[in-house]
Amino acid sequence: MSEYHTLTAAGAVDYARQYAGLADPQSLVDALEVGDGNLNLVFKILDRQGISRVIVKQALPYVRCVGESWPLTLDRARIEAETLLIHGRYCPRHTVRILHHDPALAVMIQEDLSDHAIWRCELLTGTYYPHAARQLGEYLAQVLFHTSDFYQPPQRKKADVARFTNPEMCQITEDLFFTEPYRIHERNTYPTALEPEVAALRADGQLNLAIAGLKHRFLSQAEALLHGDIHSGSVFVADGRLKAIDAEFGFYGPMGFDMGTAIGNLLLNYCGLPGLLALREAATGREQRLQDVRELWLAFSEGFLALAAEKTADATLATPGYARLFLHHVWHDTLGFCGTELIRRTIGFAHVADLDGISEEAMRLDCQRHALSLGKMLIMAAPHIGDVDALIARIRQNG
Ligand code: SR1
Ligand code: MG
Repeated sequence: MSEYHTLTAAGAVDYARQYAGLADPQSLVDALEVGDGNLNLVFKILDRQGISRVIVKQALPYVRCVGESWPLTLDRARIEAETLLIHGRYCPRHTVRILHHDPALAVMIQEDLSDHAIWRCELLTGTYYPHAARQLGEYLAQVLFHTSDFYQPPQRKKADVARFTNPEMCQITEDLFFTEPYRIHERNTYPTALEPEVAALRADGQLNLAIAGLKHRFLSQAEALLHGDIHSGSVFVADGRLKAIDAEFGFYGPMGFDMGTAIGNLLLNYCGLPGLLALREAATGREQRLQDVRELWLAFSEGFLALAAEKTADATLATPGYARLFLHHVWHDTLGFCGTELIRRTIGFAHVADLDGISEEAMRLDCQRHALSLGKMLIMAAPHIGDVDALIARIRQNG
């Protein structure tokens, strides 16, 4: 193990030569830094033909999009690699492959996915991947079931809860999802024109009670080893294929948080499409998003129930009907967490191109208002929305 230092492009090439496990390491000659997320350095490692062969990803000791004034734990790189290794054990088809990792250097080497595209980028241009939502639901069913008390022996599960305690990254989520958007806070960003809507969120006592309940569940419910940040920018897609990446927010938390984040990002795209595409394409895209939401939930819930019927290890949790009862509570959590994702991505610190990428200002404001009202509706109506078809009917009613 080496002492932590930030890799240069040349250092990343050397590192990949040593540790990627390639048969022809000397063919690696160049590196391209392509990190466009909020946090890390990401190098594509190229061979003599200019073909990307592996990815070297290194955590920086601060939030990249802010700078050194916002320091951040390097332990997130260990958590990310170990989360992806565990998720890869239970769902290799839909988890990026980790070839090597080094906690001291906060580095991992991953398989190259250059023949895939980031799902968010495809959603922005109206490119439809008809299998993606179902595949993401299958991934979440596999990894959440197998890391939960339904499957893990209780002592091993508790050891994993300790191993995946991720306090600094969780604090980011706790602050950005559940606290800052509902307060006056310097990290919030939104156009002045939205101030009346934002002030109304702050003043809404019932909404703030519901947010308190969601934050409390996020803080306290160690149900499964979550991905922790499964938005459409953490998912690579290709024709008939899907891979989850970027699990540095991984921790033991409520399953509905991953489901809510995933559905929330489909709905952010639903809200933004009228500003991103021409009328007819936007309408088609919106129907596809609603279909995606339906397939994502059904693939997750049906997959989870099938696994529970076949593989529940705990005799009490195997009581007939219990897995279905548990899923009801995951469903209601999902709706609430989904609403918080819509709101925080619209007025909080970290925005998404589905809304901010809309060039025409009046249209952008309309789409942002839609995301806020849909988010609030989901949080408030969560206990009364019985299933995914009722959800889709409510989304249509909301505009
Ligand atoms: C400071 S990190 C901001 C956001 O980027 C990540 O992708 C997470 O979604 C986080 O909330
Ligand atoms: Mg990320």
